[in-house]
Amino acid sequence: MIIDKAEVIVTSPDRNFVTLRLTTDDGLVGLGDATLNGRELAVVAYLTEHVVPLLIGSDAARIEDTWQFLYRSAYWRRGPVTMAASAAVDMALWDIKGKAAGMPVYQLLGGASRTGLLAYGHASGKTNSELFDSVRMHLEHGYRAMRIQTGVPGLKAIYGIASQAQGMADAETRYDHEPARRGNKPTEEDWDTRAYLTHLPGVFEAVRNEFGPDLPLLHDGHHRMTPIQAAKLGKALEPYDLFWLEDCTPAENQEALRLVRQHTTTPLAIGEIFNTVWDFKDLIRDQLIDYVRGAVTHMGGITPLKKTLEYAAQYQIKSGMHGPTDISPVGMAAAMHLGLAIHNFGIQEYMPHGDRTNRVFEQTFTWEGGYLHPGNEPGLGVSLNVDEAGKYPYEQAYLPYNRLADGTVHDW
Ligand code: GCO
Ligand code: MG
Repeated sequence: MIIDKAEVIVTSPDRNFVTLRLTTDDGLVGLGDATLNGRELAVVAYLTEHVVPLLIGSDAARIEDTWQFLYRSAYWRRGPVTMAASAAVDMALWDIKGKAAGMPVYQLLGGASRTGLLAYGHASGKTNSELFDSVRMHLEHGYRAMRIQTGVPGLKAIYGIASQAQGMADAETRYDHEPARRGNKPTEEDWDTRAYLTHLPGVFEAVRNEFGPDLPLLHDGHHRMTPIQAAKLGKALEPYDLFWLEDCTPAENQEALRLVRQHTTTPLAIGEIFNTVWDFKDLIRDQLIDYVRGAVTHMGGITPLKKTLEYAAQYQIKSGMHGPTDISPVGMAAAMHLGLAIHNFGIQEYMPHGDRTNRVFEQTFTWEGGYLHPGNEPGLGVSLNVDEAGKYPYEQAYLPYNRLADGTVHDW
């Protein structure tokens, strides 16, 4: 099992995806996701220039050793570009090991701890009635848990709201499914925390009145509040019994969560932009969060995320792995195998990819009764259709950013 070939494939079916494809001398193929939304080509260069040459001729069976080698030998550690590149290698090696063993990756990770993965979808609407329609649509699609994002009166466009109201009715490019817009500059959006904090609790009250107390509801603050604002929101949302409040403050300031925690029993989730266990260490040890939001793709792969989640398990903290559409089907498959195997699985974010993406990445996962399962094919269960991938060359795209009414740049 010597790595013979390492190709970095960029394709843009519904959005840009970066995929590493490793081939061994005995003909096994492994796939890894290296997609970093809005900065894709930086990871392509890191892989092509600095990782691929190191992989050729090395032993594909040595997953842990390869991870440690890439992490330590670079000297310059961590960061989203480096860790997305390492993640792709790690996923591809697990894929290969599964194929060599004739087993799905979750079997190699210890076997299934459950029959399926409870997943949440993204319900959103500019108004309550649009939001209710979206919740109903998700219920019809089988979702048993839902993230609730709403428009705020006075703000034109904000993170997480479906595009219909913004004149982008094409289902394949809905804003809630893909916020990164194609073009050579990020779009500017507006933000007003006070208006948001005033509006949001009433929306949750309306959703509870309409859909009852049982549906698990989540909300993403997307790093936009100060600690005291987040504390106030967590407290205000307590009557609506959230499954979690996500990314309530900028993720770099871990102490912020301590302040939030002192004021509210609303469960907290964070970590989609984190890259290593070090970003989570204090939050886990001091029990300042309830869910680890790391993505396999951005945390350096299955190998290090499994360790992080096992550490979290000692503190009764569960997984809530990141799963928006900028995680490719390969990254999603990796999350599903890991989620099926660990003991402390919490919930999996799941936004279906568009038809074009599903033609490029052929997949074996199932979605039934609100639960995901990665399937039982050897490896990760995803194969890349190279002809389809070749139809969609890279297109520059950026995530939007926010400005306040006075022009100040704000967290998006
Ligand atoms: C989520 C995330 C995403 C991010 C996206 C940025 O909770 O799913 O916040 O929607 O905005 O991954 O690329
Ligand atoms: Mg989020």
